[in-house]
Amino acid sequence: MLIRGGTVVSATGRGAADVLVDGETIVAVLAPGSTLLGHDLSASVDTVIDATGKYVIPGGIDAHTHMELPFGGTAAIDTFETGTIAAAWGGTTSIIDFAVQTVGQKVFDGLAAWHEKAGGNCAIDYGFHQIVGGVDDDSLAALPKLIDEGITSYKMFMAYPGVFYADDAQILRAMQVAAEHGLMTMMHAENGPAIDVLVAQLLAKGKTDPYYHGVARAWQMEEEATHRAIMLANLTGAPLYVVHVSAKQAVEQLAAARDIGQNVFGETCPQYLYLSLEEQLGAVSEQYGAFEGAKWVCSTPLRSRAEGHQDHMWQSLRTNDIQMVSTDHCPFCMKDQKELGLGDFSKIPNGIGSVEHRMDLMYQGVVTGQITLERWVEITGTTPARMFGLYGKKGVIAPGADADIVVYDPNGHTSIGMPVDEAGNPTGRKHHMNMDHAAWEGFEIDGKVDTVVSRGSVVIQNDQFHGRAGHGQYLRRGLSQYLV
Ligand code: DUC
Ligand code: ZN
Ligand code: ZN
Repeated sequence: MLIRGGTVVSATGRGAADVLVDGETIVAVLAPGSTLLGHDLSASVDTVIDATGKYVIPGGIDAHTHMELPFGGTAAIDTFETGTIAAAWGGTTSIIDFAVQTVGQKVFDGLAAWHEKAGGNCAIDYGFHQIVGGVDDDSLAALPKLIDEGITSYKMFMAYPGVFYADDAQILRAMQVAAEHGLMTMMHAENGPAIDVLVAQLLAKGKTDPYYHGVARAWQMEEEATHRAIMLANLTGAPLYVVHVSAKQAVEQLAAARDIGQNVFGETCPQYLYLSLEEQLGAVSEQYGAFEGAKWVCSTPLRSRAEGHQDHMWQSLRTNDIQMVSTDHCPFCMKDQKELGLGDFSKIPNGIGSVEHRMDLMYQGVVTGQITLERWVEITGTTPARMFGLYGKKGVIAPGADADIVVYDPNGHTSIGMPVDEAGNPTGRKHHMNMDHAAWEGFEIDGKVDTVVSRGSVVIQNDQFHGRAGHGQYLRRGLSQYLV
């Protein structure tokens, strides 16, 4: 395959180049119009992709997804098949999902269950982090063995008491093990026990709308937990990656730790850059009234725009106080799923579906001048690859790398959403995620995913999906390349 005429963009620069692919692998990045000993290269390849006027970038890596996650009495509605097809449509060619171990369960049984769900069903490559929902002697002993399985990062929750929650003693013990073996500790940093008190108090006062989800999960709860996680990591020497950072005060904690040289990293998500407590969690519609906001109930929650969190989050992407953007894709339908929380916001399953839109939404940040083209590539592909031990194979357009390539058209346009008629049926355009609504309805992007190549196979072209479930392979990851 020859992808010619485009501008190849990396995390460090851009330039006109042709990309030559042999089978599943990039074999050369060539000066435009290069010949093979005088012969036109295009004559000796099977496929020529014309990228004239377009950007050629490494396929996106979404390092935080939850396909089929059981949560809040239901389960995330995208399967590994639907979720990875949607990801491909949006220019993401790898995901790292979370295998789950629950209290009392063996870590390797939890992992096996996730291999069962994903194996043979993914349209793009996939890896796993391991959620440790029950930290005990048994799960701690399993942690180092995960490395042999290609899992070099695990996640704990300072939130969700009674579900995934780990207390400080458990976190300390896990971090001691992680520090010894070079595992990355991923942390959901919110003070769960304190939040549960606030939730009960709000509900007792009759404040049951989705808006109060954001009130209960106040930024102080995120800042405090982030600080505590950083201190425990400092004490133990464990590298720390804080997921879905939404509060500017949490960013300040991360920045302070990084400034003294601690191996601390932070991820944010498109929803914390664009959406807000006031506009989304507080939304009222004809169809749902104040329950409309349920579409955007996720944790950490959307933050107040008046408090300036969104602007600060864009800034932190520029200054590298936040290193990358994932989605925390965890989609639920309104019908039968989000509706579980009618009359009680705490029963709304937490999550937003964005896996299809991350590359576009972040590209719009280039258009509006929030980030550069190179930074777009860095935060959506190159850094995720480095952070989670995939770099070289993924996250870069260079000889030897997997041919995961997106041709992106800056002159194209993407209208996000799925407008519906009076009966609730999509009127035409529809996203490819399984949700019955669009959390990004009405977002307009001044760019478009043109062609997507996954390990040398064209999976998206001419607004058609050409891939197949089962094409995606399991990614055995190495240790974080920021640490070795
Ligand atoms: N946050 C979410 O919004 N959904 C799933 C889990 C989480 O931590
Ligand atoms: Zn989380
Ligand atoms: Zn998550």
